[in-house]
Amino acid sequence: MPPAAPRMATVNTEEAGLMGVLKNRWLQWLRLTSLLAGAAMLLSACGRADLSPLNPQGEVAKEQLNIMKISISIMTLVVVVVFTLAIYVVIRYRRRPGNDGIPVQVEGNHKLEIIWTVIPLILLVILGVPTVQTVFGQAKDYSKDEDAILVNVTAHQYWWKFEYPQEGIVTAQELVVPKNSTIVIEAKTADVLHSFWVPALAGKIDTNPAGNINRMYIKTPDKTGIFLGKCAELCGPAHALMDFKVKVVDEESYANWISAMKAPAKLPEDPAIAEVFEKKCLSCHAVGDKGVPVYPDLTGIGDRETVAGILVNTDNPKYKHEGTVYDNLYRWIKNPQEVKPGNLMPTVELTEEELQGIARYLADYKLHYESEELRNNDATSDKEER
Ligand code: HEC
Ligand SMILES: [Cu+2]
Repeated sequence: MPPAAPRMATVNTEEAGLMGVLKNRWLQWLRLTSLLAGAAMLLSACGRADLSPLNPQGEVAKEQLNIMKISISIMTLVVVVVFTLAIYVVIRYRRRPGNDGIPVQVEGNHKLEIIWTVIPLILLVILGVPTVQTVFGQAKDYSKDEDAILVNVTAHQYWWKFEYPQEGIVTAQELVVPKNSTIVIEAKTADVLHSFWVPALAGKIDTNPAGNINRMYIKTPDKTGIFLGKCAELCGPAHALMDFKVKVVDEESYANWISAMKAPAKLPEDPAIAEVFEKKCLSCHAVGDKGVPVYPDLTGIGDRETVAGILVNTDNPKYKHEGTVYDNLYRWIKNPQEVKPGNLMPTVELTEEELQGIARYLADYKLHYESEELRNNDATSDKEER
């Protein structure tokens, strides 16, 4: 049995310490909230312009961030007020020595009940009106708008087909669009569920099987840039590699691109390579007006940012999935399954010479559509960040 006296002393210290502990907690909590608020601000400032919804580009993404801001602010306000009241009540109305009475009972108090019903109602209206407005606003159908650019998006395991019905052209993996414009996306799938998502430009839209077509629009920003797109719906083993790009260019480059895409196909100069390419590749692929457009259209692939959406073309490769456009093409054609497990391109039997010849030809298949302004922009800040 421990002696009685020290025990009493302990109780007293605990009593006195409670205030101290609460005060400390309060301070800790305050520090934590300011830290979180700081982190939130920092994160939103750091969001990558090519990737993050917190650094939105273009009108649609900006409107969406505004809704996020309103809901987070209201949530924060509610949390701060409720926690402050709760902590205040715990401290102010805690049981004190000698106070054995029952506190004033407020059950059924109309005034209080009206107050705590009306406040949330007001908050819901503040949250609801702009949310409903934006959501319905963004459902607007621009497909009949003469100035809008229509793009039919078809998701495939594991690549994206972009069709421009107004121009009669098709491309893959890289959606080229002019700045300051409205793009109408009509999205469907060729196989399973996928989801089209360009975080910095707009929300996502699912592509559903059974012929269903979903529509959304994107307002491109008033500057050029390359934005990352993702499949946002688990669709198979290479789902995480099902990336694409949205390339926003100036008017001049866009017009050049359209006419270059419509130009007749350019085939390998070496007749032996051309023959192999036509026989072994154009049975699935198309270039210009040649071939079968079942799988990704390869017209101008030497100009694109990536091969197969995931091997990044760069002259200064740093990571495993980076390489020069030639190296990436070589690597892909040699063994597509190594890059994207489960994709539908088989390893085509080629001699080393044929493989190199085809990779060289495709790497040199450029459309040279970029205006001088765009090339200069590309050379500066933008590319460094990526
Ligand atoms: C049986 C059909 C088939 C054949 C034959 C075929 N491919 Fe493919 N190819 C595909 C499919 C499917 C993809 C898309 C893979 C993915 O990303 O999921 C593809 C993707 C590609 C890509 C990446 C396209 C892009 O948009 O980035 C290149 C390059 C390519 N193939 C080159 C070739 C070459 C060169 C040959 C001939 C040696 C060839 N393919 C033969 C089906 C085929
Ligand atoms: Cu997917």
